[in-house]
Amino acid sequence: TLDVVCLGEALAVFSPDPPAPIVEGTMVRVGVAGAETNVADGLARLGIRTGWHGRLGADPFGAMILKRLVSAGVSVDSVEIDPTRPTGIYVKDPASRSVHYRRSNSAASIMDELTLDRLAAAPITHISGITAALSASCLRLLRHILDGSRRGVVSFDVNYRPALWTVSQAAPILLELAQAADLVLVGRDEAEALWGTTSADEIRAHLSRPRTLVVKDGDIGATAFIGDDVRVFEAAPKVEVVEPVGAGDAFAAGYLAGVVRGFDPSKRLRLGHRLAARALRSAGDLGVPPSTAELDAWGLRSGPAST
Ligand code: KDG
Repeated sequence: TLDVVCLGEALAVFSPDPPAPIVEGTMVRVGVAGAETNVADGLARLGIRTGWHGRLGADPFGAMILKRLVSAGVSVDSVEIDPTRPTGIYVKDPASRSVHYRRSNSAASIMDELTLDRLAAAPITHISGITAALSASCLRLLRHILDGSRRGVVSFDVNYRPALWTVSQAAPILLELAQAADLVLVGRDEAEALWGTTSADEIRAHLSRPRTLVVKDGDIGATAFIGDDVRVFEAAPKVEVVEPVGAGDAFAAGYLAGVVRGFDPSKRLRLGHRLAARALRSAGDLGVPPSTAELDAWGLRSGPAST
């Protein structure tokens, strides 16, 4: 049995190594990216029983992604391999601000409601707004996951990606999905770009419905609103940032691990910050995995899971 299932598109990422503009014809390193796979990886490394569901191409990129997830301890039993469509890829170019995706018509882009027949049941399903931008059928899938008939908790990271869609396309859809979720994670600046809200409290007022809302405000800190009464802020630790990509996913993994383990809201946020700090200090999406001693110190290794 699983504690959390993450669903979304995994990508192969090509990053110049050492960092140099692609236009120079650089050496590149090939790695694994994808917001929801990052969360799955982070959770599994915290000892949470985690599955990832998605569709991959029958190509070496898909095989690399599966291998990495399996080595992190993520269950991939339900993953579908598409014999005709490729795994999506993403190229990081230190010289350009935009993200270079090659993911249209990828294996993941045709996910739809049928995908749910294969999805293992878990108390928490984690999805993100990236999937909503991939195709009409992917958006339908998210709506289906969020419809009233679900049993467990649905966690939704807003994850607005400007390279995939415009603010005017994304804002109403991401609002609708966030309103339907049980637990929402959103960046303060991301919410401002989408909905014009400027503070955590304004976001809470705007997103009235989710029972739990977590607003991340970069290097300042994060606020969790739970139900009508609980509002908790935890300052972010000071970090020398190497590369910010992946920090939000690491934060989500820490927060969700705290939910699974029954930690109080402050401790959930602190665990989110700890994991995010590790991702910020690393050039890849993921930070250095925590050691057994760290897991013990964070109260994550011993004791049964609770909710
Ligand atoms: O959160 C990090 C992701 O944005 C990155 O891994 C790539 O999934 C990705 C995306 O769609 O941007």
